Amino acid sequence: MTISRVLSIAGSAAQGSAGIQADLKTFQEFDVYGMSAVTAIVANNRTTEEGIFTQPIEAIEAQVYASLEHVGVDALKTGMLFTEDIIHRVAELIEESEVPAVVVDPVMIGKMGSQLLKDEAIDALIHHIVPLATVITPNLHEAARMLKMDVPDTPEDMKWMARDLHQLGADYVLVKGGALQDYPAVDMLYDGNSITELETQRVNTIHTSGAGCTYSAAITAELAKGKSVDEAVRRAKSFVTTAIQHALSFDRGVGSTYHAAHRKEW
Ligand code: PXL
Repeated sequence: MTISRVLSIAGSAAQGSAGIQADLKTFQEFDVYGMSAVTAIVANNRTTEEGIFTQPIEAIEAQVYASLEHVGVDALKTGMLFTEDIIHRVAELIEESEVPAVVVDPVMIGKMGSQLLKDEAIDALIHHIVPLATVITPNLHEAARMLKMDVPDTPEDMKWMARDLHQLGADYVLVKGGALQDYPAVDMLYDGNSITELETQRVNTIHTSGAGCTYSAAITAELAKGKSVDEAVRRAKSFVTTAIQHALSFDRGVGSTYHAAHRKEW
């Protein structure tokens, strides 16, 4: 049988809710063949860099080549890229790979405040990775930092942010409004011509670790199957909403989105 093949180039989140772990769980739920290239290992979720173990550039490129050469890749996503050096090499690898669908989740800060992209690496992300993207998926904080402005407070602001971000060179921009507490969970998808608003009811939970990773991984899986960006984003939004509605809480801290939630009757 044939199966769509997807690669995540991202960080490993040891506690299992985000990063590569969330991506692979999501890929499995979408019945695509998941592969990974680990850029850094995140062993805790504190604000410091303590517990973050950056992988050598050679290790990252060897992992990417393993996927490309032994299996083949129909779509890939990037998550935590952490340093300028990693960004430069990953950008070259993506270009060289000619993978037709590239989802860029511009991961910057984790749900518990851990810094997943160094401050000095933001410009490299904007100039080298974003222009390679089929779709970028910033949350409000990431969108604001990329545009060097304050975090917006209405869905209307999100629309012009999506238009401004489109100038950076991605085919599509998806600005996610999860952080806009007083509104429904509204996301704006801009294709260079028109804005599509995607709205779901806000889920009242703090246990949303991995939601962004899961959302972008789901988009990647659907693009690998040949869906349009519009259709991929709609399906992914529905999947992540269910995963947040039935989020898992553990002993401490922010709990996890539940990837298998869509399979169950609630
Ligand atoms: O949710 C953002 C994220 C992405 N990637 C890794 C993470 C986190 C959050 O903790 O650890 C590796």
